[in-house]
Amino acid sequence: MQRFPPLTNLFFVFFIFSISLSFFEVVVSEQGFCSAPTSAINGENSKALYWKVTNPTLAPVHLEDLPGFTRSVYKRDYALITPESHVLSPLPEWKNTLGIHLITPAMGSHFVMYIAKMQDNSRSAPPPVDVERFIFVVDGAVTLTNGSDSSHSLVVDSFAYLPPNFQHAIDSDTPASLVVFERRHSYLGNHVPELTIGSTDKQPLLETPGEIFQLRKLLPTSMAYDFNIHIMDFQPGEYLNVKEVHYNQHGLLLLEGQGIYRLGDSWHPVQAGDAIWMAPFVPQWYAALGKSRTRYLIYKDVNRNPL
Ligand code: UGY
Ligand code: MN
Repeated sequence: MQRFPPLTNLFFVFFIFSISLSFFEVVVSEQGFCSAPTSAINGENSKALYWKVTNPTLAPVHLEDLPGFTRSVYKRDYALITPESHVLSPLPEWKNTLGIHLITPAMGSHFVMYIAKMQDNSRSAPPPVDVERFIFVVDGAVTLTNGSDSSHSLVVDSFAYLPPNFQHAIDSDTPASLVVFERRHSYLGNHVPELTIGSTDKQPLLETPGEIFQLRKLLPTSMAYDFNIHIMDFQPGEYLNVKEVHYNQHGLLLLEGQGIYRLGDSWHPVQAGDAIWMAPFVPQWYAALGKSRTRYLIYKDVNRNPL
């Protein structure tokens, strides 16, 4: 029998080993059971705040090619609208702006929630008479000007509340995305809501007795305001203690993270970019999962007698 010299033998073994290793790599990545490429994970840390809202994962990797697949659902008392269902249409009267209406009274809500995608050289239109407006910047920057000529630059994470019939315009020279809430103001005696401008990071953390999440409110809690916008943060593994059922309505946008939302009798996997409508009394509960913090922004009607 012919014998190889020892060095050639070693080279042969190494050659076979590297071929099998690259074959294994191809099989693993094509089957898709390896986790996301590390470059993608590392890259997430260097991105701008809330970048996932406007650059969402349209579907988990193993489902993205399935025709007709969506996580969106529309029920009598709640809706989950996920980014692969978004349909854009020009916002009436706004200049160079596309809208995605996520919640409207056609669902049973008393408010609208939409994303305004402002393009180069864009401008808002005023809301209807007696309608109040709240805007929150998730991408880019806009300029808010009011009747008295003062102007404010609003960057990502900044917000503004515009009272009913308050003259203003929102302008942008470059692309920017806003989440907008509007509702017909419910007037109460002599209470008058005022222009309110701020940013999430400047809002104080509030007590949440019996709960573990971190809470910030973006509007004053006084009686003049008939709704508030809460920013709620959960670390992975944290969840709502109360399995909530209440008279208030909600409009929610997930700004960061992933988790499971219980809505009515169903549990829905959710992630940044998803929007949820919750009608009064729909059972609701959230648990944060995944590797990073969940942050969501949530509309809640307050300070008015439900009668
Ligand atoms: O204030 C709330 O009702 C809030 N905790 N609800 C929610 O997160 N679904
Ligand atoms: Mn709630």
